Amino acid sequence: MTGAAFVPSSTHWGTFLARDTESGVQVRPHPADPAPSPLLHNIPAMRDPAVRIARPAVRAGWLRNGPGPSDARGREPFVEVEWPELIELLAGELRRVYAERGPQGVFGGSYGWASAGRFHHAQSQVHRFLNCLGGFVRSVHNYSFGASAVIMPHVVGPDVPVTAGLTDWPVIVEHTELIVAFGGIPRKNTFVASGGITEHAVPGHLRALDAAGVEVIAISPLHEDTPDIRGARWLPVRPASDVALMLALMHVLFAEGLADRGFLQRYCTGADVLEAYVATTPPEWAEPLCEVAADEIRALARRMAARRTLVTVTWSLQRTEHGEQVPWAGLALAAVLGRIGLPGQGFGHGYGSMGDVGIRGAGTRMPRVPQGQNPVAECIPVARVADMLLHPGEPFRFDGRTLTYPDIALVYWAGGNPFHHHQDLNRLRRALGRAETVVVHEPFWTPMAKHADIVVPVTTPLERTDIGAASTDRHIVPMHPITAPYGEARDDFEVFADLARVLGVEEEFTEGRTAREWLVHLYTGWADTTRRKLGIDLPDAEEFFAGDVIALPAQPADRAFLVAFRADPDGRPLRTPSGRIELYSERIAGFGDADCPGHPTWIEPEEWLGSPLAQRYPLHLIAHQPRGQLHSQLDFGPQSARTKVAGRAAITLHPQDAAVRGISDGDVVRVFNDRGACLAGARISDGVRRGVVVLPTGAWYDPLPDGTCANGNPNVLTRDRGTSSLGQGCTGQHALVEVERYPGTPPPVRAYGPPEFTSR
Ligand SMILES: Nc1nc2c(c(=O)[nH]1)N[C@H]1C(S)=C(S)[C@@H](COP(=O)(O)OP(=O)(O)OC[C@H]3O[C@@H](n4cnc5c(=O)[nH]c(N)nc54)[C@H](O)[C@@H]3O)O[C@H]1N2
Ligand SMILES: Nc1nc2c(c(=O)[nH]1)N[C@H]1C(S)=C(S)[C@@H](COP(=O)(O)OP(=O)(O)OC[C@H]3O[C@@H](n4cnc5c(=O)[nH]c(N)nc54)[C@H](O)[C@@H]3O)O[C@H]1N2
Ligand SMILES: [Mo]
Repeated sequence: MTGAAFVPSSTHWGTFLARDTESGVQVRPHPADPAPSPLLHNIPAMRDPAVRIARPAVRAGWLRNGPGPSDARGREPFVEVEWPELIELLAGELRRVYAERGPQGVFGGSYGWASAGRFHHAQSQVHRFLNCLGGFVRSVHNYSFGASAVIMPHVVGPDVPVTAGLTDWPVIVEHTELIVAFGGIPRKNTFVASGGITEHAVPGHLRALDAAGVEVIAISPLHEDTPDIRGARWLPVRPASDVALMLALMHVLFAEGLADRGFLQRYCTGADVLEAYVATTPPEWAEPLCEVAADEIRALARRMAARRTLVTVTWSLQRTEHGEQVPWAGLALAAVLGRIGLPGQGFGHGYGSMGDVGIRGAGTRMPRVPQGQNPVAECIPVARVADMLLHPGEPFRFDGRTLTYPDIALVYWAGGNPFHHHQDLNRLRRALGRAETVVVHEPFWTPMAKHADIVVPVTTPLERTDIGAASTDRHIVPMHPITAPYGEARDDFEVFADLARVLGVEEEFTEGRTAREWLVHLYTGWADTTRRKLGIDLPDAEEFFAGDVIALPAQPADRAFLVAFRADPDGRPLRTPSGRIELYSERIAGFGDADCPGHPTWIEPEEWLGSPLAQRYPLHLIAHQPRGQLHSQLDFGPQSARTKVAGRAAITLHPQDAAVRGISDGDVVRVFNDRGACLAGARISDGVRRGVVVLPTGAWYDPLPDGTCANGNPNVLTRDRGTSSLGQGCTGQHALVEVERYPGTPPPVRAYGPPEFTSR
């Protein structure tokens, strides 16, 4: 395809134009994008031969000894095989496991972000395929907002989504006077959205906030979470203390007669319980916890009562111990102010977490691959994957129920990187060792691919035709193939279709369609519905796949959170037990889980600067999203490289914390706690609070023989524990650590290369 013209394609961080040339893939922003993502610079690295998987491969020990638990995963060489042999081996193993163990023995949770395309969407494909074989143990919710996804339905009802249904940005710009932003509004995160994003609108909305003179109090341990606008002020807070601060603010509102009792009476239940509780949480109580002066807390509460105020909470805050309490307390704070349901006021969740929060799409359903029916009831909350593998048959609590971990023989992963997303990676390694077989579809030799038994090389979005679409993007993108498939890589779909043929379920899986026929089918179905629904003209499939991005009419951006409920609480009650906002939940209290009581509660974390462990590990690590990439994707790309220090992930330390440890800017340091260690490159900045260090996620796990990650992956340090018995969400955002200068010559980073190969 060399010499071709620029054609559109899409990733989760944006729509772009690209073409293949003698010197590699060239990428340009799409003209429809007013604020293209800097992450586009990473895209050409999708062809980097050093990290691509060229041929199918099987772990030597698995090939020799057959399936079975093994600690050799991730440590043993691979044998490259031909496609027919791979298909035969894999089909044989699937046949064995389904016959001996049934679908309950197969974990197909396979979490991850993979491609933005709607058809070559790895999760949809693997789920559809496994459903054709009889189903699989699935995972529920996500790493992004697992705690919120479970608690918020109890508090505001299941039909008030956590992430959609929130107030549109333009309404905030028009109506809000003060945004009290717990977690700030991190700009770096707003370039990303699931399914892609053609018009990056948040930078423009932030400029509009500036022009409108909106005041933003960015409450965060990190200065960079403060938006770069005139009215913004940084309120540095001790990590993990936000609930204490929220409770103290509520205390002041009640104590000073600023609480909106009329609102609490009419729209909420449990305000009396909450009021009695926050009577015990005055600013003087919160001051030593959050290290914000009591007077400042009082002043902030008064200001919030006097202004048209929006309380927002980033998703990061609930990715911590007792994460459920954060959105619940934030919502309660907005309720005490009486502002919920007024335009530009009330509560928001995830502004600055994702580029599509507070953004309307075209209001049409986007095309998707049907995943079929999964008859298997067994499931796990997604972040309990290592627990599941390590504790088969044992009970665990989840959302008021006691469930049992299934006994998994085969783990099938396509489109995610657990060695990016999971916590306590040394434990994850042990957990994967318990499986009999681990199958991974990947374009790249990621650490997850290196921990597999059967490695299936697949194409990237640059190598195939697809449909880019997201419900919050009013564009639909014909994703053109930019290059030929790399090496012997094949599409996930083709591999599943081959396996389905051998396993006798071809008709169920493919429905008799080739990939091209599926694309035409999905597009045509979508276009027919959309033409009818929106009364617009759309090209036929042939024209669409040969053409450019199509813009659909935008919906009016006039939505505000819970407006209908406020206007008519009796006629439009919430679908909670009381029909109101539950500031006290009898249902949650009735579950009897001590780690998630019946009202928003301060529960001191086990791991934070206030706990005894801080004597040994005195630095609070924040492991947030990387600004140079999406998760672990293209960690070897040029934009990612710009964020690295000394060739590894950069850890930011406060100057005083660095000085007492003799650490200078650019040094290689060792970051450690009782769970593990990693090496990172030191960056010194007073943009972090003292006692806090920041090491973003994303660096490919690169274990030295003792398990130390040479490349700076913070998940060797984080704890593999659920948020609480209720949500069981990911708690990867925080950990206590110590940092020391690395003595001597640091070991090289070997993450971005193939594993060792051997012959059989
Ligand atoms: N400590 C800590 N950990 C965290 C977080 C945190 O805040 N702190 N955040 C969490 C969050 S919110 C998330 S969403 C997760 C993200 O975790 P993941 O979604 O697992 O991370 P990605 O790196 O996006 O993984 C996607 C993988 O899919 C592969 N891929 C791309 N295209 C294709 C394809 O077409 N087919 C196949 N088969 N594979 C493909 C990519 O190469 C990549 O390895 O991380 C979580 N982990
Ligand atoms: N560039 C880029 N953007 C992304 C992603 C990416 O990988 N790269 N991933 C996307 C995904 S899947 C998701 S789910 C979202 C995640 O969105 P979030 O989870 O909201 O994002 P994070 O960057 O993890 O954290 C946001 C900020 O919260 C602050 N914070 C951490 N702990 C505390 C605390 O205890 N108190 C307070 N007040 N603040 C705290 C940190 O300083 C951090 O910068 O991001 C999305 N956007
Ligand atoms: Mo996420």
